[in-house]
Amino acid sequence: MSDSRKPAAPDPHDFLAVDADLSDTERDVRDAVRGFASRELAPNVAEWFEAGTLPDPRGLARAFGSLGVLGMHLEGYGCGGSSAVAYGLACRELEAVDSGLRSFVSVQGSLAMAAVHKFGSEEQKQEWLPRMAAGEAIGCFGLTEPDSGSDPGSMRTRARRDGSDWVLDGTKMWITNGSVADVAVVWAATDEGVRGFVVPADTPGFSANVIHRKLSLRASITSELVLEGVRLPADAVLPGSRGLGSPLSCLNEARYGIVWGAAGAARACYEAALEYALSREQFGRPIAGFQLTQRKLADMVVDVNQAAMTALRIGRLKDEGRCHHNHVSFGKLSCVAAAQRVAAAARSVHGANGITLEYPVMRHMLNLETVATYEGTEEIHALSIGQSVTGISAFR
Ligand code: TGC
Ligand code: FAD
Repeated sequence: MSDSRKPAAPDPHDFLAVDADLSDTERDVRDAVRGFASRELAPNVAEWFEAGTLPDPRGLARAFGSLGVLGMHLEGYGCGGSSAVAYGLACRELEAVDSGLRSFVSVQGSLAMAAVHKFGSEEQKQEWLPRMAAGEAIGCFGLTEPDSGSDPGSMRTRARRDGSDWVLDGTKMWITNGSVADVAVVWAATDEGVRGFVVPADTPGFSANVIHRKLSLRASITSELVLEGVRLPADAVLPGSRGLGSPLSCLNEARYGIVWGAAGAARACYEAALEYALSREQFGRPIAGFQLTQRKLADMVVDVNQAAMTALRIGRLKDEGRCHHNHVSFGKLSCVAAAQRVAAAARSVHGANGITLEYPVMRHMLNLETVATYEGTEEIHALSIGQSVTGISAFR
């Protein structure tokens, strides 16, 4: 049956009406996180980025805990048990402010907590998850090493048995929240393959050093972890962890959050560029009126909305239990690349103002260099998709 009503013009802020497909509960989560982010985070983030740190990580953890976003997609143990889409929306709204803030939530909930939730004993879950969900304890996730990044199977950190104890030696590198963590989930090679260990930060032999002079993800703490003869009781191992697939399955959770987060960073850059282009005048008219600026805005709208649709599609697949890790690779590759294109174009629309911290665009652009690198580089996800469609691995 034909409908004679004229369709409404697209909303410049949600061109394909992607958010119209959200449920009421999902919209409530989006609005709650967006409200918190605009009140508590957005006014401060440029200052934190400039300072190159988070001045009060414990206060931030407690605030995220009260908001209910730490491990919000996990079931039980004080966690929210939300849908994947609701969790994704929270990541999107946080990363629209800054990738470092989404990272804080990803590392806590999708890496450290998810590892304990998936592979931990009942005692480990009871000990750590409720406190971590409340933001009373901070966790980190140590997989990468100085000589082992894209290829974590080459890790040198070793856990050996000594009687019933475990003894860990090695170095982990680029670990988000490492030097403020109360507990580190550390992945180590053992005679039984790669296994995960719960390492309280006050264990003798464990230390963490802040990595300084970063030009990206500055509103985030990144550290080196040093393990020198760290002696742990038998029950420190995550009993369900076995092989490289265990940490990689945690990465899927965090990568999923990045799919949404990148869509948020892209949206924020586009919104800033649109507002700036409409108000900035040159040659006697708003720069939004020039064809070359409109081309940039049109390309941004396409990228922003395609990223939003990709995130929602992958989220729906996840909630239906049909999300393969290569779907997540697709999302990580495509949404982060889209966000990088949008951020670069948005920066050019801002002219000289675009290189300052008065506007968010260059901060996002710099952050996205990290986002394209961690949780599997662009090349690693391209190779995962390549392997998926050809059946041939080109990693080695
Ligand atoms: P490969 O032989 O392919 O796989 C080993 C085993 O793992 C299984 N597997 C996966 N399982 C679950 N999820 C995935 N995504 C999986 N990918 C592979 C695989 O089936 C196999 O299982 P099994 O039973 O046959 O043994 O391993 P490989 O050594 O060839 O490496 C594959 C590769 C390159 C894809 C993988 O190592 C990789 O993803 N590299 C990238 C490393 C990475 O992403 N590191 C991230 C560190 S954490 C971080 O960056 C936090 S940033 C902070 C934030 O998120 O904000
Ligand atoms: P490399 O693996 O050395 O790669 C260098 C280049 O070579 C890349 O372009 C890569 O794509 C390319 N390359 C590698 N192998 C191939 C191949 N087979 N084919 C084609 N190209 C290839 N890790 C953690 O464990 N926990 C954390 O909390 C954490 N937080 C981080 C926070 C920040 C700010 C940053 C920057 C990183 C963080 N990481 C963390 C580390 C991150 O996961 C690694 O940086 C990432 O996996 C890449 O490893 P790498 O830096 O050693 O690069």
